[in-house]
Amino acid sequence: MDTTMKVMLSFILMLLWSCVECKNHPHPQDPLTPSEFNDVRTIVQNAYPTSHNLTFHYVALDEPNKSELLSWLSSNPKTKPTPSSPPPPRRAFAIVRSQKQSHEITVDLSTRSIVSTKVYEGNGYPMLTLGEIAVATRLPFSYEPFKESVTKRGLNISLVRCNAYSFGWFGEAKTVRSVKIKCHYRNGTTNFYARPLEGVAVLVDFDNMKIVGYNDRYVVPVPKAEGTEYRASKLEPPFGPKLKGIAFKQDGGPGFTIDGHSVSWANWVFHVGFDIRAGLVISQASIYDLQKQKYRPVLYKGFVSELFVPYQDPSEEWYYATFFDSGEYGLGQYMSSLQPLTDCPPNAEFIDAYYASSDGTPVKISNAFCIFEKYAGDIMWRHTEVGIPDEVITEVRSDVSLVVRMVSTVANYDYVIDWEFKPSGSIKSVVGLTGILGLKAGTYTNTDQIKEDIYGTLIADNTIGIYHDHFFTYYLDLDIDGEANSFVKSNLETVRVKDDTTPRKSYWTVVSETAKTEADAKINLGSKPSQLLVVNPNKKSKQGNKIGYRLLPGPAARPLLLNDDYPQIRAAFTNYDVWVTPYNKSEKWVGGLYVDRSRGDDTLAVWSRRNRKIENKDIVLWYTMGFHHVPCQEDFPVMPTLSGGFELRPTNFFESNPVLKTLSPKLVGWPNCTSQH
Ligand SMILES: *[C@@H]1O[C@H](CO)[C@@H](O)[C@H](O)[C@H]1NC(C)=O
Ligand SMILES: *[C@@H]1O[C@H](CO)[C@@H](O)[C@H](O)[C@H]1NC(C)=O
Ligand SMILES: *[C@@H]1O[C@H](CO)[C@@H](O)[C@H](O)[C@H]1NC(C)=O
Ligand SMILES: *[C@@H]1O[C@H](CO)[C@@H](O)[C@H](O)[C@H]1NC(C)=O
Ligand SMILES: *[C@@H]1O[C@H](CO)[C@@H](O)[C@H](O)[C@H]1NC(C)=O
Ligand SMILES: *[C@@H]1O[C@H](CO)[C@@H](O)[C@H](O)[C@H]1NC(C)=O
Ligand SMILES: [Cu+2]
Repeated sequence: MDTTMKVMLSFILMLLWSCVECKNHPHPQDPLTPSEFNDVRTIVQNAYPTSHNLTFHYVALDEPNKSELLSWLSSNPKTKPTPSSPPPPRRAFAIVRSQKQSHEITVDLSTRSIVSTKVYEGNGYPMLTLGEIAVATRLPFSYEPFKESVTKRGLNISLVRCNAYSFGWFGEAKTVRSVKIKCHYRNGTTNFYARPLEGVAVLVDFDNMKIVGYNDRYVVPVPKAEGTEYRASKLEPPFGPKLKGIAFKQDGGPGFTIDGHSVSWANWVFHVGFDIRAGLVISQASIYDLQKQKYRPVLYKGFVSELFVPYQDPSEEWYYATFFDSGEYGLGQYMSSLQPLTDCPPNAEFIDAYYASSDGTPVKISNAFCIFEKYAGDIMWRHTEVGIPDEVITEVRSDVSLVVRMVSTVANYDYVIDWEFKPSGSIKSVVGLTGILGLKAGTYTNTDQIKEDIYGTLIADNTIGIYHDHFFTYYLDLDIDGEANSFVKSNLETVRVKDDTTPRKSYWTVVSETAKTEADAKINLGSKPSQLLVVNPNKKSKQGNKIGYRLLPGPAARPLLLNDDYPQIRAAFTNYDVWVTPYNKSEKWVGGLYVDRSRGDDTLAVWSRRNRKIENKDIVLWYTMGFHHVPCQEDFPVMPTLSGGFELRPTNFFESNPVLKTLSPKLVGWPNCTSQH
């Protein structure tokens, strides 16, 4: 075989191969596959001397530029079996630690080459990896002073287990990567969080994996194991309240289709992505307009950019507990495999996810996301008309929606994060807080004994649930019918009637303002009655109204820490409930790219000081939904889900009610069921 033949043959093989690949027609936003993670690992490792121990802190798809992506997607819709033009090059972005430095590496997966590398010189460190945490939490067990502390408390060390907690930043001029270790006792219960070894504080240098600080300040009883158990198999009767069996049937299978990571259902299409920091990432959500007979873009991308959880106990063992669950821990890294039938209803379908572990190898999260049609007996719309002689008209439509769910269990807390799509055009995101509280041991068994501030609620004998907050900051890149959008505040203002043409003295009206720059769009909800809208100023409805979507906020909780307190400097993105910035590919993480021990110099609050123009531009809405949590006894030993959610709702986006002609689904499987349609 001569060389030309060889070249030709390999070319034909390549074509064949690319056709095997192209059958899948992967979406350019699909998360990295296990083989891509392995490629990144190999390519990166080959670029460093073998003596360097690399830890992979973040590996994810480096998405193509938005313009490139949108133009490719529009000319290569999913409905076509094969793309007519090659997709944008697939790239990965990795943050790797080597020799105590953070390296940012972009890898081109098609050419298997490194596109760029950069050593990060700024403040802060990347996410803690599970691999490092596993090593750090074993350190106390070979540390004599710790062993003595355990013995002093009359405990058996083989029943002690420890957790690593991010250490924050409290004004130190120089920082090293460090974590605090706190330990619990698991004798007699699986709910070891309820049995803290209080008074002990261990500080670990996380790069050198050494204990560098140790303090055993005081001894209080380890709270008892009784009453902490939550496993049904370990609980004693009586059980109740009793719930009867529930029938659940969806004949003919689900009403949605999942093609890789692309989902279509009713009038919606969207893409479900994964990121080790954010967990679930929704993108390319478009809705079919029955009147216009076409799909119209709504949400280019949405995800939880940060989840800030500051505890309110300033004492030595607790003050640093001001966690950034996305930037320090990774909501994706801590995702739980969803349990069919209980985490999600029987009609759910599941999608797996993969992330890179600290050595770069892919780890699978089975059933990472579930997708299901939800019917909770609610009404989509209705009317009863009794005003017509000899006739009563009642028209009702049941409310069915599509839910995409993830659960992230960041140590003790479980966060259920849902994205819900409604045929009416609304997108809701609902978060549920459950799991186990952050608990502190104390001497008290009754509030009568308490003479000091205990920074929490006495919720069981010797057990204090520490006050804290949960701030969910969402990244919402809305593209309402196109990328160029504006942010409009429609304020409701009282008008005093000045003449006597009406018996009324006042009424309210709407005064709308379009935000010109970032400063105009920093908003604290509830300060005045208003509707916040993202509109497309280049398009109008037939009636001449601006086409838009409005934000219906969920619970608001203003931060209560002082602005100059260190955790609040790092979380300055919660200083306003709503912010708007011009789209910028590198402004994704509100707390900065490097959050562990960050100093707040790369937050949304800093970016937006540039006060860029945001009118008729591609804009991103940042919205924080907050919960102040004053623990109560019902939250123990495991907390019933506390939920809150917000809605993005079409507002003059459609010419009229888009679900006027939606018929209620056929109800099947119930005795005596006469379905309407
Ligand atoms: C790399 O890791 C190995 C095994 O954990 C360890 O023995 C070695 O000291 C490490 N090398 C460096 C340069 O940190
Ligand atoms: C993406 O956009 C940035 C900034 O506009 C540019 O520097 C970069 O080269 C672009 N990347 C690609 C792959 O086009
Ligand atoms: C400590 O617990 C381990 C594991 O349950 C057990 O094997 C061991 O005998 C215990 N030691 C003492 C001193 O009770
Ligand atoms: C473990 O708990 C049981 C009661 O649940 C107690 O009797 C026993 O002494 C405990 N053992 C240790 C080593 O703490
Ligand atoms: C994008 O954001 C980064 C980080 O804030 C900033 O350094 C960069 O200048 C921004 N790019 C543009 C075009 O504004
Ligand atoms: C339901 O059907 C059963 C028999 O099929 C009948 O006995 C019962 O009365 C019906 N109930 C209603 C509410 O119609
Ligand atoms: Cu809470």
